[in-house]
Amino acid sequence: MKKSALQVARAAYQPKLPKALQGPVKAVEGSATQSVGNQEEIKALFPNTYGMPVIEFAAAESENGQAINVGIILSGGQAPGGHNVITGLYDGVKSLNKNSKLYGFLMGPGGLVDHKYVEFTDEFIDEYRNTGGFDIIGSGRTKLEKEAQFESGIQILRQLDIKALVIIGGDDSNTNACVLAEYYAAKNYGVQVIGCPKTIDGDLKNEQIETSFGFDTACKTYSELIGNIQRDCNSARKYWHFIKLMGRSASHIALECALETQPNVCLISEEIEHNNMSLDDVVTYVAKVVADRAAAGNNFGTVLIPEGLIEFIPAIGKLIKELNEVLTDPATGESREFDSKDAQVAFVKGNIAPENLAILESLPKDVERQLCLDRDPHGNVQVSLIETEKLLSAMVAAKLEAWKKEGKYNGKFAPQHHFFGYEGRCAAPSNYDADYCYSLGYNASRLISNGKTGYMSVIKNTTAPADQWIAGGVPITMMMNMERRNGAMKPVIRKALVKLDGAPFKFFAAHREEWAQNTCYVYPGPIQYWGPSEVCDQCTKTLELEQA
Ligand code: FBP
Repeated sequence: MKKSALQVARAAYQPKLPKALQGPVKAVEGSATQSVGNQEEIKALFPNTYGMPVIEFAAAESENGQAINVGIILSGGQAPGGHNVITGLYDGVKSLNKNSKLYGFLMGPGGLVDHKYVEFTDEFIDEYRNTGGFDIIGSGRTKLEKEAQFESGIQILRQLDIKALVIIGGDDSNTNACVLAEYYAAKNYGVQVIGCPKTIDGDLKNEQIETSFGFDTACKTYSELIGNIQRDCNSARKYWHFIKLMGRSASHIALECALETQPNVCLISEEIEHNNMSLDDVVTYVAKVVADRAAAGNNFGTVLIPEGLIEFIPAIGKLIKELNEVLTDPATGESREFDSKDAQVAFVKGNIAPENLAILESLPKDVERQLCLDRDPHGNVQVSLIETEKLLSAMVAAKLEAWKKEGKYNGKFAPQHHFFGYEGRCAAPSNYDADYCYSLGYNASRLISNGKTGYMSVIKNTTAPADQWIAGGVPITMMMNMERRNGAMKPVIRKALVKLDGAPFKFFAAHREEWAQNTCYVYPGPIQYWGPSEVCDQCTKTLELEQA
């Protein structure tokens, strides 16, 4: 494989580890834990993995150095640093005993079920150190949730003598990892299951998990691009750029990019929901900023739009909830099958409440269709396919036109559209993500050698220099509550949305008026790997403000 000079230099980077993981460790256990909600239900569903203590690793004289075979799975959307979790785990199990083996299941959880795997070797693993992407073994969105899948999995795990499985995923995949851990524990199958917090969306975080990996690099990549657009925007002074940013539900990515680049407008879905705003309210808010800037002679600007916006507009959110229920077969809990897309749309329209039908039909045809059609395997609307940036700019244009007729606006409005998502998901990891991911993987090897199952690998105190990071594990059941999914109550890890009383949002809210009217763009530039620490080792502004 031909490599650029940067790739060659980057491959030689040795990621940093927390001090505790630099030699033998022992697990220091805290007190018993409980789930964040619905304690009785979660306890009953997870009798073998509920209530376990939080763990912190401390230096020890020696440790269990038995050879062990471990399997790893990449689940869901790509996130920068995934390869380093694997290289960290590989180095971790080899440091315990050089005869340990690491197997990778191919193309996501489906690889476990279908018995498709590779064995990692030094040569193979070295090709992927500090690289972006999930191409080392591929990823997939197969949901691991059925007994038949677990049983198929145990066959290949036994065949390869694998005693522990590491699942790298977001909230849904880690929920399923916990279900699998519980199942194998209940059956006494002797296979441990450990999760790792991944997603660029940044919504898998809580008191125990500071951030999901990939969020840092993805946001820095998008912020570089937004900065470049803002420079262009401020040079030509003739366009309004509507920029949609990935992050299926939560607005963490949009908020972080706003903190990094100071755009004229950034919409935060959670605030829109909280203020019970309609689509027209949102459009009016953006149009007002455009009109005010035009009055000051500035017919240009930038608007950041979180991907999940549409679902958070309360009336549309209610509609989507009903659509999800209608699209689920109550007998099986699975998605209903239809002969054609038209049949699916017709069925939906014939089976929803009149007020929801009215909302649905008020939306542009392509959005209407998208909402009625495809769901991902976890039952989520595929918001990345809805062109919210175009929907909004068209509605803002219409509003400005109406204001023009009323003599309230006399500017020029020329929109440009962008969607940043896939551009950042496989970027080469920043130093933060390279170190964090390597540590998460290495740390997982210690959770395994300490006999843990149903835990997520966690690294804390990551705003401090890496050698002060704290390594350990948190029981996955501790993060769970019961939520309605596809028409039934299910145990799930609680998703972290943007907190309106949190420091990152408060900082943004305190500055947004100034950013709207004055042009005070920040141009962050590309991720740097070498140089002064304040240039190349910085975490996200979100994390910095949260931990301050
Ligand atoms: P994960 O939560 O699985 O990491 O994926 C997040 C995400 O990148 C979202 O931001 C986006 O909505 C979605 O994946 C896109 O999915 P797909 O890769 O299937 O198009």
